[in-house]
Amino acid sequence: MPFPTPTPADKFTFGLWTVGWQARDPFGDATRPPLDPVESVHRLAELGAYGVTFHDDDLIPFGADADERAKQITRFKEALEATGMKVPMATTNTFTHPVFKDGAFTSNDRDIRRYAIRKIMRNLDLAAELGAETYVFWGGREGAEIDAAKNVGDALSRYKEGLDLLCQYVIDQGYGLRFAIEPKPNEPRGDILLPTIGHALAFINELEHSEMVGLNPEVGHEQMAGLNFVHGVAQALWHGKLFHIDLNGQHGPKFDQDLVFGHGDLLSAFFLVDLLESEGYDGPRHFDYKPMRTEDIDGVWASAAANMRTYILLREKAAAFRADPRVQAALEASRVDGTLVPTLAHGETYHDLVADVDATFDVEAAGARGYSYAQLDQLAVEHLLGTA
Ligand SMILES: [Mn+2]
Repeated sequence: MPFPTPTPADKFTFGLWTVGWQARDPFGDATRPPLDPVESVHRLAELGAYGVTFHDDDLIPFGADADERAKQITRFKEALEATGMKVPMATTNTFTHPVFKDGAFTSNDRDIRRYAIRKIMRNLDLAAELGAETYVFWGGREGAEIDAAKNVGDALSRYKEGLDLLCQYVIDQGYGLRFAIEPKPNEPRGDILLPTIGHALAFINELEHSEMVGLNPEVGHEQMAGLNFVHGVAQALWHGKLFHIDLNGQHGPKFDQDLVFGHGDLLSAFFLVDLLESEGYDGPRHFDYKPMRTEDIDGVWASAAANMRTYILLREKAAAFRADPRVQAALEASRVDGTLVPTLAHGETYHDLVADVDATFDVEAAGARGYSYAQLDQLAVEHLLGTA
């Protein structure tokens, strides 16, 4: 197989905070020096990325004065101009500063909630100016460690109030931005509100402008909750709510590993790429990973390239899997297309269904039918191993 080379047409994007992570963790200091966002833009462009994404504080240090802010924005814009890199998504840091230790939208303190919304509005202006289409909300501090600490219903009302207000702001300003909520079950809070794709989908239905709010699901976050990420993304697509996606790797329910895409549950990554490509998802393939703490700066760029290479290889493997006549035969043997057919025929009602006497249906024979799923999965494994 030829070495896959990413191009901007692949729409691979990276958060500035990914390659820029200095690898501080709860037990240890940084293992890498700070990385200038301008350098990240240039290096990622050289590697074939389409764009970068950022939290306000990734670009403009928290508390910077107006001159410093203007200077950093100008330098960033020059780097984008020089490389042709896009900014399809932006987001707000409402989790690092101590003021957000009890949350932003849902802090028990009203003055903090008001401050958080002002911080978000300021970065919405910058996101729109830079041409972003999606604005992500990861509420990492919206949660609690103890159940007495938070009235969850009231907190959800404040969450809704904040998002409704910001939707109205975006509409009034004429920004073409859509919002994407990023669920996560825990970390840094003991329990985070909107912990899974399903919780977030239900919450979105309660919003004033639910049509402009969707999801930014992350591989590792759903897997931390023990859930099937491919199923979660498929349901988000079914609801028309997959506005953005965070790709990375995770080894099951433990702390958030943010490994390179595919460096966790590889078979799940394979079926995720198969799903995104076959459903025609046309948004950015956004990598929200962290170069491991053990990597030096060369390892940072090698891991960035690895994300894109893995995606392209999985895309090729998925196409080959779908084109393989043995796979097509196995899908037929498993009757996978069976769910395409409505359970009632056109014009039928439940009366017809009831009239469908058991004499025409052999329950024992139907119960004895096999579905041949094992051979179907083995074909996927063999395609991945390169032996198919
Ligand atoms: Mn993560």
